[in-house]
Amino acid sequence: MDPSLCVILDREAAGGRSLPEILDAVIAGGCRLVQLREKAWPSGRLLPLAEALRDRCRRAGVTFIVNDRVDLAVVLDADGVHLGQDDLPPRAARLLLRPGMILGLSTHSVGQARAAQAEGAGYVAVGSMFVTRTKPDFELVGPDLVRKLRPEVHVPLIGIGGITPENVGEVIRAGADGVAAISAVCAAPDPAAATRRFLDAIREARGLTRPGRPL
Ligand code: 3NM
Repeated sequence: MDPSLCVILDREAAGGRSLPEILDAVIAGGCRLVQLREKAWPSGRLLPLAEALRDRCRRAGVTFIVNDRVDLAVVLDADGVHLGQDDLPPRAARLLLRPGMILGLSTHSVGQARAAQAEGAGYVAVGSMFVTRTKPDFELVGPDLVRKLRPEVHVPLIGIGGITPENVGEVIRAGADGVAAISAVCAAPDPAAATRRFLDAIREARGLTRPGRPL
């Protein structure tokens, strides 16, 4: 599994375009890891859309993660679930998840990232790297937190928050194995081209450091 670029599909960022359409574009652009993030719709309304996205990911061999909704992740037989600090704690989520499902955790400090690793996170997301309009209550920690965590976090570290093809190199050079992005892909006029620009910039930044570590 390739953690280089996690495109987070978020209806609110998509400007009226359908998420399956954006997903097709990011897969065409080379993305191998996708997360569905839906903050407004109740589960019953979300389910058919989530199934359509899961089916497309399966056909393409792309890893499919569901944000927040452990129940939906299980029902969909998704590859994993992504949880924030205010969601179900990892121990509780594990009671529901199938064995082998990836548990990704959002963190904003050294302590939270250490705890995430100790609790068996499959990857640790760290944010916010930069100022973002997508998450109004973001905590700006910057690539410095990735740099601090790198020596002690042995699962993939994924930077998130305000990341674009222009600034992604800073996050990779700080030691991140990959990054997650919402608006820079979902709100881009051409999501496939945005995905390619991200992957090119990540490869270029790694050329100066080391290859990413697989999930
Ligand atoms: N989590 P964009 S920042 C969902 O800091 C999310 O944990 C963050 O959206 C964190 O790529 C963020 O548009 C928003 O900035 C990411």
